[in-house]
Amino acid sequence: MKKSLLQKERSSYQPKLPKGLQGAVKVKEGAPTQSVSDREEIQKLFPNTYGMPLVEFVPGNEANHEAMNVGVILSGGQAPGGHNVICGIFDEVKKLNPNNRLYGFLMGPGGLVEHNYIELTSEIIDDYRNTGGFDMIGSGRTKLEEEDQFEKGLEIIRKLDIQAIVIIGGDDSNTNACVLAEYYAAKKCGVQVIGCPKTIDGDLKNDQIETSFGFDTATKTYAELIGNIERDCNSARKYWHFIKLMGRSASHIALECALQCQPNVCIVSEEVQQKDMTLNQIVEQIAAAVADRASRGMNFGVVLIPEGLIEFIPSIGRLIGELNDLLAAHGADYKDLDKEAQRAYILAHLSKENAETFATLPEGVARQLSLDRDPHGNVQVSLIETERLLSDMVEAKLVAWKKDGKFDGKFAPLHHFFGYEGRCAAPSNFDADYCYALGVSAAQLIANGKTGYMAIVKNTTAPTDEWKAGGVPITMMMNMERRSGEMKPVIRKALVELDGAPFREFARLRDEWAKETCFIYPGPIQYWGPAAVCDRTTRTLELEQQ
Ligand code: FBP
Repeated sequence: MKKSLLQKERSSYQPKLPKGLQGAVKVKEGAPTQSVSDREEIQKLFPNTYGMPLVEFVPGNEANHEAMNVGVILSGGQAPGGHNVICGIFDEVKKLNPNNRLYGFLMGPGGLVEHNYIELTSEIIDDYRNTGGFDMIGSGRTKLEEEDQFEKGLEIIRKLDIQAIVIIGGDDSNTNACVLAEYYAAKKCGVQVIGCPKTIDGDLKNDQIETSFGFDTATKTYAELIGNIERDCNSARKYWHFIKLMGRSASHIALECALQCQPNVCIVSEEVQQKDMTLNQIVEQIAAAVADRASRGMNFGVVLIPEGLIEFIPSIGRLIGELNDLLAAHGADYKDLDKEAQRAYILAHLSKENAETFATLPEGVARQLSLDRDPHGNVQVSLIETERLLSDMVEAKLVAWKKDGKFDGKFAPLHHFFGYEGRCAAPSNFDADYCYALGVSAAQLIANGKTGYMAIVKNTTAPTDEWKAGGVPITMMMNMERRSGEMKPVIRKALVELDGAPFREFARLRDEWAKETCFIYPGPIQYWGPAAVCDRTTRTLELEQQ
């Protein structure tokens, strides 16, 4: 593989490990655990993997380990650091026993079912150390949930004599990892399944998981771009930039970027939902900021919009809920229709209130809401052009206000969507270290006979030496939720908490950001230099762990 100079230098970076993982490792077990809610139902569904204790790795004594083979899968959207998780698994399994082998299943969970794999050798691994992307083995969104998929997987697992599979994924993929672990445990197959918390969205976090990997690098990359736009904006002073940010339902990415860059406006979906705001109220909030700045000669600014916003506007959220069930229940009779007929079909089948909401949406947005869900039943929010929708509506509002004498300025909007730009960035020092430690933990969970666990690393705002690595039973993070028209056990998604420190900090400062120009230009991620710059975590993590 041809490498850039930066990549060459960066490949020799040795990720720092917590003390507990630096040498031989001993397991310290905690008390038995419970699921976050719906305990009886979850226990019934996971009789073999429910209630297991939390695990922490502490320094121990050298021991001999039988040879074993391990498989690894990257699942879902790319997130910086995925390769380092695999490097961490590889190095640790080889350290435990040089005869151990690591297989990578190709293009996501589908690789396990379709028996597409490669053996990961040190040559391959060394090419990908500290790099972004998931291209070492590719990723995919195939959902592992059917028995025949588990059985197909078992065939290749047996053929390659694999003892354990590591699934590196988000909340849905880790839920599937748990289902798979339970299935193999119930059948006494002797196959362990371990999960690993990945997603740039930052919504896979709870008391046990401080952050999902990739959030740090992705938000720093977006913050660099937003800072550059802010500086351009403050130089030319003639545009309003509407920037939509990835993150699916949760607004963690938008909030983190706001804390790093101090834009004039940042909408937080969770607040919109809590305050029961309408689309019109959101538009008025932005238009008011535009008008106020215009009255003081500032016809420019920056607005951040989380990509999941539309789902959180209560009336649209109710509509999406009904559409999800409708689209899950109706198959070919809907899919085979043309655009017009699909619209008519939806309008005819929705309840009166939701049909009215659907009819009022701009056609493009209504269409995007009625497209196929992803394999986990989620609306593909990254396809909805919320940034355009909002700026069009703000413009219309300003035209009306101009007539009433409430706005006397210029409004020239520009649109951006940052998502794919950050998902494969070269991991920051934080993500490089965190991911490597997660990989080493996953290997240790396997070596210690665990299944149905997710690898974790805590105390991540302290120096790396003091990080605490271990594992959490996946059932501990589960509750029952409605998915594609059915109640299912799933890992609870973490949305932005309005009483949490990051949002409170934002709420304390945002009025000033709207009025004045308080932009901050974070600049690019730094790999070499003062630790205060290179090893700094996200503002979200700093504020949450204070
Ligand atoms: P994961 O939840 O799988 O980590 O993916 C996150 C994400 O990047 C979201 O922010 C975004 O909405 C989605 O993936 C886009 O999906 P796709 O990669 O299929 O376009």
